Amino acid sequence: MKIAVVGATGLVGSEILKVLEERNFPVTELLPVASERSVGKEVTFKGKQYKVVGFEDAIKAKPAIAIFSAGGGTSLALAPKFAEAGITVIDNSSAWRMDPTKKLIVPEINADTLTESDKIIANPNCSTIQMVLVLNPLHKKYGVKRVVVSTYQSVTGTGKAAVDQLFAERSGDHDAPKVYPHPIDLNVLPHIDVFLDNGYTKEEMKMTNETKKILGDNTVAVTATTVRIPTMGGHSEAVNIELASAFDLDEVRQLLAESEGVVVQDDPKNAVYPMPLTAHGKDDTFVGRIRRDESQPNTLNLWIVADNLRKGAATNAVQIAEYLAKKELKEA
Ligand code: A2P
Ligand code: 11C
Repeated sequence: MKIAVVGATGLVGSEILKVLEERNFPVTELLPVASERSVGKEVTFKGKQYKVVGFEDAIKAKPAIAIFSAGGGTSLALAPKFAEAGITVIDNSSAWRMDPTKKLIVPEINADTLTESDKIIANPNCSTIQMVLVLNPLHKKYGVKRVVVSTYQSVTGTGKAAVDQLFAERSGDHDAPKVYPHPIDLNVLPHIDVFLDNGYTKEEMKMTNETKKILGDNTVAVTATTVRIPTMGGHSEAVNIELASAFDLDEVRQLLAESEGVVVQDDPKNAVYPMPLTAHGKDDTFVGRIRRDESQPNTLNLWIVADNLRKGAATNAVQIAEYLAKKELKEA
């Protein structure tokens, strides 16, 4: 299958190339796309060098699928051009997620809703994906009434420039370009994406709105505080989940352990719990610190970690492509 990766020089784009390679996705021709300033540069895929092309050349080459990770503005401008040319777009940005005519897909949960006519498919936000993977089995079995989540998010979620800011500060170079409004090293910023009129950030509202859309249930209440911390390997989340019915803790552990894409790491006595360092580079979503909220009935506390560049972005997008190929919703 001919595949274009739009944003191939970025953090998520590079991870997409790695994941396509690792999972042995049947790529017959790769078209790496980036901004005009990168055209002619090279990226490596399966030990071969590929020249970055502009989006017009990529459309002319007629790939079957284009995986986009080049920011919301680029997706808004370019995804329709690819789609009009018959190319199925899998988009990592927030541009199309809440568009009622577009599907928001986490393959383990709702890939079966995809049809051949879906030409722009939205990949959810990284912090949403890892949370819904845990919420979905709980919702099916017990009903999720309300979720209170606080996140601890990696600088890799912002992109290369943010990683550069962290390491520049760490090396004592305080004049280096900044993407955050404050230092990030030795600091914590309760601020991800832009602030909205209701006092929440856009990242917080993504977690609320995308969760309802993916679970297909508007009654699931989600309130979020999203926080940037100076870490690299993945996003962490402290999640409080009020269920509609009674549960048994061992049964919850068992249910999550059997859920596709979820790995339970829950042996606190031996200091075993999910961490960004151990989730880094993995495709699974890790859950631990599973315990009863003793302050109110039918409520759980747990801790979720996943590599935001993998399951939170690249892996989820490649899994969507795999589903399209497997179900023959996209011909090579
Ligand atoms: P470039 O490297 O040419 O700037 P990150 O999130 O890690 O900063 O990466 C963003 C990715 O999106 C990069 O690959 C970047 O390319 C790409 N990109 C930015 N603007 C455009 C555009 N207008 N068209 C295509 N790709 C773009
Ligand atoms: C972050 N979650 O960690 C963001 C990155 O809507 O796709 C992804 C932004 C998005 O900053």
